[in-house]
Amino acid sequence: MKEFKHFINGEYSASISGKTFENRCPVDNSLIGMVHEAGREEVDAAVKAAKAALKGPWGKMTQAQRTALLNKVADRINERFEEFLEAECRDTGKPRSIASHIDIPRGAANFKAFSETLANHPTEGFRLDTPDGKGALNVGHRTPKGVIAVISPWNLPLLLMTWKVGPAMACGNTVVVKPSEETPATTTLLGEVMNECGVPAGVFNVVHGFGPDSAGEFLTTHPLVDAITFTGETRTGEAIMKAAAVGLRNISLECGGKNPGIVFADCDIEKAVEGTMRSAFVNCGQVCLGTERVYVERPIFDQFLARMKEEVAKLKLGRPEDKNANFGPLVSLEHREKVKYYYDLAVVEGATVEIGGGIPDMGAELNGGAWIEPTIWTGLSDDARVIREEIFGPCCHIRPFDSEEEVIELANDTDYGLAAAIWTENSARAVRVAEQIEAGLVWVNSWFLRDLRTAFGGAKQSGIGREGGVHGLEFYTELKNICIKL
Ligand code: NAD
Ligand code: 6OD
Repeated sequence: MKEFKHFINGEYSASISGKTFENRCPVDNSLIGMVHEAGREEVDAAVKAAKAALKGPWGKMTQAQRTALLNKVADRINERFEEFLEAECRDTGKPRSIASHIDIPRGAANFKAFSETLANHPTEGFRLDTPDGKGALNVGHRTPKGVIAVISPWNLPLLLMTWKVGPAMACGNTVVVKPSEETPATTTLLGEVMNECGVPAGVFNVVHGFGPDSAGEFLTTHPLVDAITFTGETRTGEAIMKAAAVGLRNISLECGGKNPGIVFADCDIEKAVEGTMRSAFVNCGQVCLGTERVYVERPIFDQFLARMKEEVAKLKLGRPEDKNANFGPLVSLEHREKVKYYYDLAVVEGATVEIGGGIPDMGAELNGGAWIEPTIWTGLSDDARVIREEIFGPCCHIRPFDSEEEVIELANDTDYGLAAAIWTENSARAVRVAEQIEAGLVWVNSWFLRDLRTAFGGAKQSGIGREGGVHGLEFYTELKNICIKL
């Protein structure tokens, strides 16, 4: 049985209190191992180690030296690919075919992309005229923000953690990570990689535990933390924002979504079906950018719905290592309870269940796991809770629309504003609609196509701030102006 310890100041350590909690595999609910739960003392030790490391060899490195080290970390993740893959699939139950294409390669790439962007980003400079005619030079200078608390979720554990740790470290900060209690494995393993690559002790730290009254709260309220970057639910983001208010610490919040997919009659219908299938069902629907509301222009509504049902019927549920499987369980039995609640609510709210809606019979070996059927509904009213609240499961509601104006209004009729996907072969329409969608990310004829140089983040209740490319610089560095009188 595995044991997941904290990683503090370059060493693995157990909880001082001896407190641990179970880590179970959602495929069959088998016990993977025990996770040590951090109390205030361990969190304090991790934050103090991170603070001290800012003044050690890490703080004295040049940008080029840091970049070389981070490239080494990326390469080492790829060398230990199989171990990361195994750990991620055991924690989440997701198919190896998905994790080997998305989670692990992106987890590694996050350590390269940002340091490369940073190395090529200029700082501003202004020449100021002065009354003596000699002038002054103003030069922008960026310094690391300090100790960054990274609070990450369970749906893409390695990818979403390194998406923050990569740029934070590239900018010269040190980090204390609190991974989701559901998925401690790959973050813990990354500690070994940091040591193997020679990252100085204290630069990368990990504490395990839960949110309120546990490691998450102790970390976000710690006075020596300089900024907090978070991915997770909007309600948790609110709690973290309150914690960050004390001491005026900066925050970056990447939160939930209730993303629309808009399918115009002039789309390439096969492309739209393929893309919407991915956006609603990949990773068992547990992607923040996923589509839970699909709007289809009336002339192709019946055809689109029929094609979607055909494709859903072909999804193959199975163990991560099953080469034919492309659909795993939800992350936990607790999350399945939440998703199933919405499946039942949809019926109460008057939905027609087009396909799915229940818990599949997976056979004796797997029935203890967090399996759920991929589901499509029609017929719900626009104010139904199933239409308005994020479910974070493999499900979508499909509704017809009649005009561009109507669908823009429907798409924007939500508290969230993370992402949208538009399907049309008319590029003028695509741009016109994309410009009017209230969201941080809009894809046209694609979904989750990522260029790491671009801005990533949400509008409305989907978050605060942008990360990615040079945008993370604003969050991960302090911009100082140096004025030199000539
Ligand atoms: P969550 O908010 O429950 O947990 C996220 C992390 O926050 C976990 O590590 C958890 O332990 C910690 N946490 C919980 N309460 C805390 C508190 N009071 N103080 C400090 N830390 C606390 O989210 P989740 O269930 O892990 O992930 C699913 C959610 O994340 C969905 O809403 C999804 O949309 C969102 N998400 C958003 C993005 C994005 O980029 N916008 C990406 C992935 C997931
Ligand atoms: O691709 C990314 O960089 C990213 N942050 C993806 C988020 C996915 C949410 O589940």
